[in-house]
Amino acid sequence: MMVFRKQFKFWVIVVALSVLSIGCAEQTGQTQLLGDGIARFYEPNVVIKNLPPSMSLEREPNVIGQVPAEWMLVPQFGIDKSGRRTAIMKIETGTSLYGTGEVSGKLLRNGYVTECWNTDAYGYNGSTQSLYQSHPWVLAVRKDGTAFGVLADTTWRCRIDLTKDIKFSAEGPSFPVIVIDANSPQNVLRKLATLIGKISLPPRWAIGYHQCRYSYYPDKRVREIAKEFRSRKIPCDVIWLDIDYMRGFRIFTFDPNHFPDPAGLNNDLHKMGFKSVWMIDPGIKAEKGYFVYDQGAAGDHWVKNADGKEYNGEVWPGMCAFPDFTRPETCTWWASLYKPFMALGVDGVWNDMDEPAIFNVKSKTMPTDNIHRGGGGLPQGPHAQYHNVYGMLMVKASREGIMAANPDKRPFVLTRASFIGGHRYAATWTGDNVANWEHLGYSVSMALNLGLSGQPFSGPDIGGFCENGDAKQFARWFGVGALLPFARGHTAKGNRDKEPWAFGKGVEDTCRTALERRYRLLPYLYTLFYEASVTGLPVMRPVFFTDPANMKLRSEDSAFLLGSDLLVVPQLKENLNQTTIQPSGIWRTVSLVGEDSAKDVNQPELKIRGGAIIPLGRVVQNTEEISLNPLTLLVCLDENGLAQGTLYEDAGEGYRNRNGEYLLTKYAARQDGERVIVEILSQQGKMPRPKRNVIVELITEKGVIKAEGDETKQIVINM
Ligand code: NBV
Repeated sequence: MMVFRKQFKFWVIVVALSVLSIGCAEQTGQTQLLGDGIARFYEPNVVIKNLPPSMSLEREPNVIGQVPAEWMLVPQFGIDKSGRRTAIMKIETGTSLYGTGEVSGKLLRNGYVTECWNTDAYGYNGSTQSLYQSHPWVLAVRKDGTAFGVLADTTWRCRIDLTKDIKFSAEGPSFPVIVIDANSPQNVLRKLATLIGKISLPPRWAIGYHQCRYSYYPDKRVREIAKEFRSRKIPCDVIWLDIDYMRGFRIFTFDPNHFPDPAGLNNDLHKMGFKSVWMIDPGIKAEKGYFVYDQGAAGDHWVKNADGKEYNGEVWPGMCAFPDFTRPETCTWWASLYKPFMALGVDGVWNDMDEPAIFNVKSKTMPTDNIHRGGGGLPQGPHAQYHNVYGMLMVKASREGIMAANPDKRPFVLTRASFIGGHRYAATWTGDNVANWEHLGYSVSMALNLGLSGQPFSGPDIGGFCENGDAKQFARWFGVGALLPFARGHTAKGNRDKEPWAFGKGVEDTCRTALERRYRLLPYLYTLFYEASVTGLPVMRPVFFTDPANMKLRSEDSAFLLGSDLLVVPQLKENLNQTTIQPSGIWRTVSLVGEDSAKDVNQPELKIRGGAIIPLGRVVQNTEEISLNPLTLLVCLDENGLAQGTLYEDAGEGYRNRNGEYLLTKYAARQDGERVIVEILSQQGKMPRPKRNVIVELITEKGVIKAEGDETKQIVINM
């Protein structure tokens, strides 16, 4: 009833405001109201129906009417000296800016300039303006904690200048600007997700730890790595196969000497409880007789030069042709390549170099006047128009192929290049970072800003891709990296080994503890991924989400939140001189596997929010072993003696959850005199509840008080 009344009120306001708004269109150009607090603006003389379809939006939204005259957030369109179209949104003093996608440097983006142009940015630094992905999107938090977001809905090269106001300047034709207005940054993100979509729930194994290097080679080495994890009892779910498994870097082939039996290798990995992710790049060796090239040429699938001939550019295999992913026929063909590949027992796919990166040219990519032919609603256009979405279109097609090959499994794709909305198809990592302290810091701010730009599933190469780093830095990096949404260790060819044990016993113990913490937290993390798939809120959140009106929290970018209930406070500075601004209210330190973060600088302090219940599992070696018997509930009461928390469970794979085979349990705790009672508050889903015990750990000022009991009964703790 409440919902109906609220919606009714909304529609009445919408209709009334649309009537009132007649007349404001001349001033601001053409406007469209797309939802509650969501508006789209166009330049005055643009013929909307002639614009290319939006690549960021999941689908074309319904237009409710025009934007009301009272709407304050109106972009000013213009043109700058270099002929770029501009859109400026003025900001009030005290407005903090975030988002802009994959950006290095600080979390707070005021003062930064970002150039949206997907670039192979090997060894980037804090002032590199173009990284691998483009998100022409800014989240603005006003002084009072209310917020708005602005999206320049263009795929063309686009500068986001935040030195004064919010200024977009883009090449190409006029572009629409979408503005979202809400009472909190969280609600801006929820509304953004109604437009650009949410992630689909990943397979549970993808939330475990991933071990990678460029490259584990030959297959014997892959088996050795897998065995080391198990014999050393270091939790791990996935081993990655980088480019050297291929025959001369030809995608969808295997080096006959070093990887003669990929199916056998995958089988062995599976037997040890591992999954495997294998790399596929977009560059296809232009060589007659190579089946992928022959098929692509026969199907006319290549991106063309300006003169209409097959474009070739140099990448790993030598001169290569590139699929034109704007063509539906090309995507179907590309998808079909995955069927035999996945049949070898491949679990996930890593699409790299998809900016696309090209060697030995100044631009590092293909000529901007190359031609993409489009189709299925996409117009033909130059590479300048499609460059920023090349990677996104590629992973979309890859994902479709993987899903067709394994219809009963959830796909997992990792991409280096992407565009706003790309989270619908793939997770991401922050590219070729460097083993230094600065980059250890970016690990947090980069994943946070990606989350604030719609991509909740990201993380850095733990330990750094370029250069060796050292034991001290590696240990520190591992402690925090193990707590990020995507947790994968990786390093470049020629570097020293960087597996958890590679720096000796002390660091190995640190890594084991860090991963044991992650694995205990998996039920909570999986619940957060589920929430992200429903609401669009990020898994990893900035501390200012606890109180968006508190200006002091706005630039905190070493500490972060997982969900809303767990605060992670790492020490990211070598000399330990980093201070963090922590949120107010009750936050109590917890220990998950006996670690003492006060004494061990490598393990970030973990603090549970007063009022929260966090579900934990046992330490397991991989997600297949997950059993929530017993289930642990960390309980921390608020000032009123109350707490609540949620646990989402399902098979961790497949789609039976979509038919209701899941369990969403809300737990509640309340203090009643000297007792605290913990019980199930509500449940949803038809997965049978396993008969299990719950260990409650009540985190109090004075210490932890434990009790255990049947989950379906009240559990009483005597204080
Ligand atoms: O495939 C090799 C690497 C990969 O390991 C890395 O993660 C990517 O970002 N790849 C780039 C190509 C070459 C890097 C020098």
